[in-house]
Amino acid sequence: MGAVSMIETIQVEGISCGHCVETLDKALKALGGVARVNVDLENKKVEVEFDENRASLQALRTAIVDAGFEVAEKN
Ligand SMILES: [Cu+2]
Repeated sequence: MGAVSMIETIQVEGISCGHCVETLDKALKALGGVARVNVDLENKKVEVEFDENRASLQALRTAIVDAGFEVAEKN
């Protein structure tokens, strides 16, 4: 089966500067199957494009929390 590309936007609390953006970017890209990460510092939103066969929204959320951030409840 080929890659199934998914795009999810996750609301993340605790992003305050460029270092946070970098940390998040690295943490998410360290997961297998993550193709693209776009952190919106101003709106505290993280857009992630990933292969549904290799990663999951739950895995993304866990990686964000493990990196020291908080995922908003509504996600
Ligand atoms: Cu920061």
